[in-house]
Amino acid sequence: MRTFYSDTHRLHHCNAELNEGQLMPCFEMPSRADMVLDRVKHTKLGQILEPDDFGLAPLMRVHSEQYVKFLEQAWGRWAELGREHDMLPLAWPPRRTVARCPEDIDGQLGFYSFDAGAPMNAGTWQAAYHGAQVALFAQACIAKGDKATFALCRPPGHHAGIDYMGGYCYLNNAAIAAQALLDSGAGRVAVLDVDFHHGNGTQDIFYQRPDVLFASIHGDPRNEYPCFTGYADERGEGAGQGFNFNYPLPPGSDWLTWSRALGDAMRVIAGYQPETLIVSLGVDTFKDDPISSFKLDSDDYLRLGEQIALLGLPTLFVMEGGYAVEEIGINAVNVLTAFDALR
Ligand code: FKS
Ligand code: ZN
Repeated sequence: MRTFYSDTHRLHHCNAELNEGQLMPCFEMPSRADMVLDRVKHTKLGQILEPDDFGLAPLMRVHSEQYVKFLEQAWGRWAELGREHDMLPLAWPPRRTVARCPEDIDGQLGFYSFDAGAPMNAGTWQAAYHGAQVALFAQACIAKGDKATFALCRPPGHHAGIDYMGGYCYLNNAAIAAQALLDSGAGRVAVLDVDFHHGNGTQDIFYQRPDVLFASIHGDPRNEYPCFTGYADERGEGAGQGFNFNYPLPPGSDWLTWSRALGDAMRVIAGYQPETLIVSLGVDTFKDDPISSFKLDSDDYLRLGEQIALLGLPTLFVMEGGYAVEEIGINAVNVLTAFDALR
């Protein structure tokens, strides 16, 4: 399969994040994408292409115009104040507050985020913008007939909602691609999110809609980030009722447990009969991941690729998380090579 990739991701590199009460170097770092790209080359997965520029319009089919403009202008406003460190929010509206968008940059950072997990530097907007273009181009190739494509997006996207960032995510690459598929004529798209963390942004974006089915396998919100979403009883709302499926699993879950949830998610997706499948591909389910608690090993990702291939659907893989940097390339590309071998 073909891989879509832009070097621009390198411009996004922040200094610190909060983990277990400590400011630590960011787990989400440029070398993650480098390792995956190296492995794509090493395994001769297929061509590697730079994305075309589809502009801002397809981003605003998912995100609000105000939010996208905020992201675009945020660093310039920050720097104008003489600030040099990474941008981080520090205040959020408390429960029962109907928040109005404040004017100053600190207030707006809180207004447009759900946590302090998405720091921005001078190049974050550009990196996120081109990351979304990577997903859009991979999507366009599926719409034109590619059986499968790999969008090597960085930064990741599945925690970003209509008008908020968080958890290393700014623009929801998978959701932007899903919407673009619908806009180019598809009637039904399914998103299978296999990242360790619940894809709260993707869920939220499509929660009230029947045209995108969302299924996610992740650490139970009782124990794991993003802490407040991902329960099994979140099934969608209104017209979207019955089109959202969460599989929260306990800490320490291995392939046996994990693959049972996968089997169920696959039956649900097959029954939905989507025209296209989008896989939010996080490999932080790996046993040695530094911030996660599942126990998949590198060979399990081969099984995952085979299982996904059995659905027989045009498939767009979108890179999400994975922080065992030494193994991220092997694990992510294992899914893709095993998928290709069966298609
Ligand atoms: C654990 C702290 C958790 C934030 C984790 C963010 C995960 C991001 C991700 C994405 F795919 F978006 F990158 N800190 N002690 O992996 O879901
Ligand atoms: Zn994750």
